Amino acid sequence: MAYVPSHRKPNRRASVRLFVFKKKQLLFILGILILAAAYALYARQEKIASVTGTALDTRTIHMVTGEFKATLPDGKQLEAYRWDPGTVIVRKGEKVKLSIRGVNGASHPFMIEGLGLKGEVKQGEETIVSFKADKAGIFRIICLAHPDAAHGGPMIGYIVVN
Ligand SMILES: [Cu+2]
Repeated sequence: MAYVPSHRKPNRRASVRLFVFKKKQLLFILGILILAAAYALYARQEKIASVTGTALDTRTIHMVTGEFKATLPDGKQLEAYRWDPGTVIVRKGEKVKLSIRGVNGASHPFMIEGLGLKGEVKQGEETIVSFKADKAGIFRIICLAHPDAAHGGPMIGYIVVN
């Protein structure tokens, strides 16, 4: 048991100092809590911004022109040009940017049904097609040089707008 002589009572100044120190600690803790709360709020807002941001941003889809080739036992060659990927899915209201790189085939003049878009993909070049997916549906991207099996196709892709 500690013995405190009556003539050595804790003096007032010391107890005041102790109080000030505790108050500083309290302020420090409070400051950290405010910073943590501010960060949590900031992080949450950023998350919300990125979620709503996807609808406003442009969706870029990369495609290439590809080719299937086979030789039959009788030596006959089969060939089909394709868009790859053959199906792309976007959300209604999204701004879409198709970036199509010509890999196989010298030239692919194309149209996108229902969107009134036309263009051409040349070998070794990149063609950009931008549009806003205003209406839901399935829109075909058709190569006018290779539209069916009789013409080295079917080089038809599908843009699905949900
Ligand atoms: Cu083609």
